[in-house]
Amino acid sequence: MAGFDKMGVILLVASLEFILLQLCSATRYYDFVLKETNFTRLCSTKSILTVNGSFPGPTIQVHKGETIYVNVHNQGLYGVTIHWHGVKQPRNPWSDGPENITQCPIQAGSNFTYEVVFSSEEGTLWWHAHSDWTRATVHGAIVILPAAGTTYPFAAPHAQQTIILGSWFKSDVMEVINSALATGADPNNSDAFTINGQPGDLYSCSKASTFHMKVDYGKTYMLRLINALMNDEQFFAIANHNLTVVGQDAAYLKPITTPYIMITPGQTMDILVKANQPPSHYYIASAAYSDAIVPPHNGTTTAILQYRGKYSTPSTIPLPNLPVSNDTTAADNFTSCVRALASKAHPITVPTKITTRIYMTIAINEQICPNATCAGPDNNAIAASLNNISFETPSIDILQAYYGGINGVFEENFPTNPPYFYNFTGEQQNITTYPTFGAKVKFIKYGEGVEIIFQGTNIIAPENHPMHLHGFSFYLVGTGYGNFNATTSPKTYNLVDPPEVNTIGVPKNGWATIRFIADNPGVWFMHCHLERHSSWGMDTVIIVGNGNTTNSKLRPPPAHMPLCSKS
Ligand SMILES: *[C@@H]1O[C@H](CO)[C@@H](O)[C@H](O)[C@H]1NC(C)=O
Ligand SMILES: *[C@@H]1O[C@H](CO)[C@@H](O)[C@H](O)[C@H]1NC(C)=O
Ligand SMILES: *[C@@H]1O[C@H](CO)[C@@H](O)[C@H](O)[C@H]1NC(C)=O
Ligand SMILES: *[C@@H]1O[C@H](CO)[C@@H](O)[C@H](O)[C@H]1NC(C)=O
Ligand SMILES: *[C@@H]1O[C@H](CO)[C@@H](O)[C@H](O)[C@H]1NC(C)=O
Ligand SMILES: *[C@@H]1O[C@H](CO)[C@@H](O)[C@H](O)[C@H]1NC(C)=O
Ligand SMILES: *[C@@H]1O[C@H](CO)[C@@H](O)[C@H](O)[C@H]1NC(C)=O
Ligand SMILES: *[C@@H]1O[C@H](CO)[C@@H](O)[C@H](O)[C@H]1NC(C)=O
Ligand SMILES: *[C@@H]1O[C@H](CO)[C@@H](O)[C@H](O)[C@H]1NC(C)=O
Ligand SMILES: *[C@@H]1O[C@H](CO)[C@@H](O)[C@H](O)[C@H]1NC(C)=O
Ligand SMILES: *[C@@H]1O[C@H](CO)[C@@H](O)[C@H](O)[C@H]1NC(C)=O
Ligand SMILES: *[C@@H]1O[C@H](CO)[C@@H](O)[C@H](O)[C@H]1NC(C)=O
Ligand SMILES: [Cu+2]
Repeated sequence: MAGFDKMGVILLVASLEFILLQLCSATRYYDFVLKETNFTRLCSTKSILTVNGSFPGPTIQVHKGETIYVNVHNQGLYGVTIHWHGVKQPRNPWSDGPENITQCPIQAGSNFTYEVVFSSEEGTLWWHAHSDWTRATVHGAIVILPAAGTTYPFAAPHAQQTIILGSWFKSDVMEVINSALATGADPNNSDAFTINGQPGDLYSCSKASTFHMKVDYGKTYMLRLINALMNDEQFFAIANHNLTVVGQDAAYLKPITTPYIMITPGQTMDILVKANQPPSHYYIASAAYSDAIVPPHNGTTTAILQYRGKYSTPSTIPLPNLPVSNDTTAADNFTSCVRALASKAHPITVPTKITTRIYMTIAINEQICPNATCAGPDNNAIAASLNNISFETPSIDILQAYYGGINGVFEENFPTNPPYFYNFTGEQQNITTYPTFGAKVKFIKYGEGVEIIFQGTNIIAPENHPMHLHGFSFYLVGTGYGNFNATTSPKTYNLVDPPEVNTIGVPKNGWATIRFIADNPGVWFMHCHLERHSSWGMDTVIIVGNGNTTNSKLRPPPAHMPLCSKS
C-alpha cells in the first residue's frame, strides 16, 4: 500500500463511489431516451418513436412499495409525456403524465425526471406515452414483484414472460389521427396486431421474426399480459393449453381457468400456464373482439410456445380456437368470472357509505361541420362525450392551473348527471347527438366515498368502452345491459369480492358501476382507453381536494416541470 500516492487514493475513492452509484442505479434509476428508430414490419421500413431504440420499450421491474426515478430525455421530433398506467402515485400527480392535464410536454431536446411512487400495486402494469397517439410505439411493461419477505398467493412460477399486445400501422400514427381529426371521419384501422412487437407467422414478411417463448415440459410459467393496442379489445389464447388468470391490473384474483381471455386496451393480466402438453410448438394467438358497427382489423397475431427438447418440428403448428370477433357471449363469459382474491393477506375494502354519486353517460356524437363538408356521419365530424360534455384539452396543464390558481384554464362544473334522462339504450337518440365542448372537471372532497355509474348509450355508434381512471384503482361492483335502474340494479352489486382494477369495459348499451374512496389528492384524468374515443373527447378530469393532514395533501411540485409553450 506504501506505493499509493495521493492521486491514486482519490481515484480509488472516486471509483468506489462510481461502483456504489452503479449498484443503486441498477434498480432505482432509469434513463429513457426518446428517439426516432427505423423498424421493418410487414415488408416495409419506417421510422417510429421509441424508448432506447426498442419496440416495445424497456421493462421496469420493482418490488411492491418501491419508488423509482425515470429521466426521460426527449431526442425525438416533438413534445411527449410518459404515464405510469395503474400506478396510483399517492399525492404525486406531478409525475402522472397525461399531456396538459398534469404537465406540459417534455419538449424535443429537453428532459424530465419522473418520480414513480409504487404503493399497494402488485402484479403487472405498464408505462406509455400520453401525448396524442405516440403511445402506439412508446410503451413497455412494469413488473411489480411481491415485497421482500412476502410471496405470491399461489405456487411461485418457474419463470415469467411479459407478453405485450400492440398495434402496427404502416403509416405514421400521428398522420393517422391528425388526418382523421381533419376530415371528421373514423381513423384507419391498424395494419397488424403484434405480440412483443412482432406480427407473427400469419402476416406477410413476418415469419422470420415471430416471437418464441421457450418452455420446459412440466413447469408452470407466468405470462404478464398487457393490452397496449390503440383501438381494439382482444381475445387471447394458447393452442391446447388452458390459461389460469390470477391477477388483473396489479391486484390478485380468484384463479380462473379458461381456454381464452378477453382483454381491453389498458388492462393487464397475470396468467399461469402449465407446460403439460406433448413437447412441440403451439401457437399463442390474439385477435380482435369488437361489438362496434365499424369492423375491426381482421388479422391474428401469433407467437410460438416452444417446448425445449428433442422432437421433430411439426409441419403445422396448432392454432387456438379464438372466438369470432363479434362473439359478445364469449367475451361476457370470461369477464363475468372475474372476482377479487379477497384473502386475509390481500383484503379488499369496498366503500359502502357513498357520499358522491356520479351518473355518467358515454356517447359517440357529432360535431356540426361547416357546410357539411366532413367525412363523418351526416357529413359532420365525429365527436365523443361523457355526460354530453366533449372534453377539450387546454394548453396549460390543469394541475398547474389548479395548484397555482390560474383562471380560465378549466371549469369545475362537470355535471353529476346527464342533461336529460331518457331511454339511453333505445332507438330515438337525437336528443343528445350534439355535445357541448369544454375543459370541465369534477371536484371531489378528500375522503368521499365515490360511486360512478357509467351508462353506455345508443347514440351514433354504441360499443364497449374501456374506461380508465388515473390515480386510483377502484372496485367494479356491477355491470348490466340496458339502462341502469336505481331500484333494481344495485341489488345485483357484488360488495364481497369485486375486482380492484383501473380499467373496465362498460358493456355496449349497458352500464357499469365502480366505487372508490377519494383518498388521493390531485388532478386525475379519466378517459376511454380506445385512443380514437379519447381523441374525440371521451374524457374528463377528477380533482380530489386536500385532506386536513400533511399526509393527505398534494405534494409540492418538483423543480423543473416542463414549461407550457405560449399559444
Ligand atoms: C431510417 O431510414 C431512412 C430511409 O431508409 C433513412 O433515411 C434514415 O436515415 C434512417 N434513420 C435512422 C435513424 O436510421
Ligand atoms: C436535463 O435538463 C436540464 C435542464 O432542465 C439540464 O440542466 C440537464 O443538463 C439535462 N440533463 C441531461 C442528462 O440531459
Ligand atoms: C383445461 O381445463 C378444463 C376444465 O378445467 C379441463 O377439462 C381440461 O382438461 C384442461 N385442459 C388442459 C390441456 O389442461
Ligand atoms: C380482412 O380484411 C382485408 C382488408 O382489410 C380483406 O381484404 C380481407 O378479405 C379480410 N379477410 C377476411 C377473412 O375477412
Ligand atoms: C357476427 O358476424 C357474423 C358475420 O360475420 C354474423 O352472421 C353474425 O350475426 C354476427 N353476430 C352478432 C352477434 O352480431
Ligand atoms: C358461455 O357460457 C354459457 C353458459 O355457461 C355457455 O352455454 C356458452 O356456450 C358459452 N359461450 C361461449 C362462447 O363460451
Ligand atoms: C360555407 O359556404 C359558404 C357559402 O358557399 C361560404 O361562404 C363559406 O366560406 C363556407 N364556409 C366554410 C367553412 O367552408
Ligand atoms: C398542450 O398544450 C400545448 C401548449 O402548451 C399545445 O401546443 C399542445 O397542442 C397541447 N396538447 C394537447 C393534446 O392539446
Ligand atoms: C328502451 O329501448 C330498448 C330498445 O328499444 C327497449 O328494449 C326497452 O324496453 C326500452 N326501455 C324502456 C324503459 O322503455
Ligand atoms: C329526433 O328525431 C325525430 C325523428 O326524426 C324528430 O321527430 C324529433 O323532433 C327529433 N328530436 C330532437 C330533439 O331533435
Ligand atoms: C379531518 O378529515 C377527516 C376526514 O378526512 C375527518 O374525519 C376529520 O374530522 C377531520 N378533522 C378535522 C380536525 O377537521
Ligand atoms: C326500475 O325497475 C322497477 C322494477 O322493475 C320499475 O318499476 C321501474 O319503472 C324501473 N325504473 C325505470 C326508471 O325504468
Ligand atoms: Cu370508448
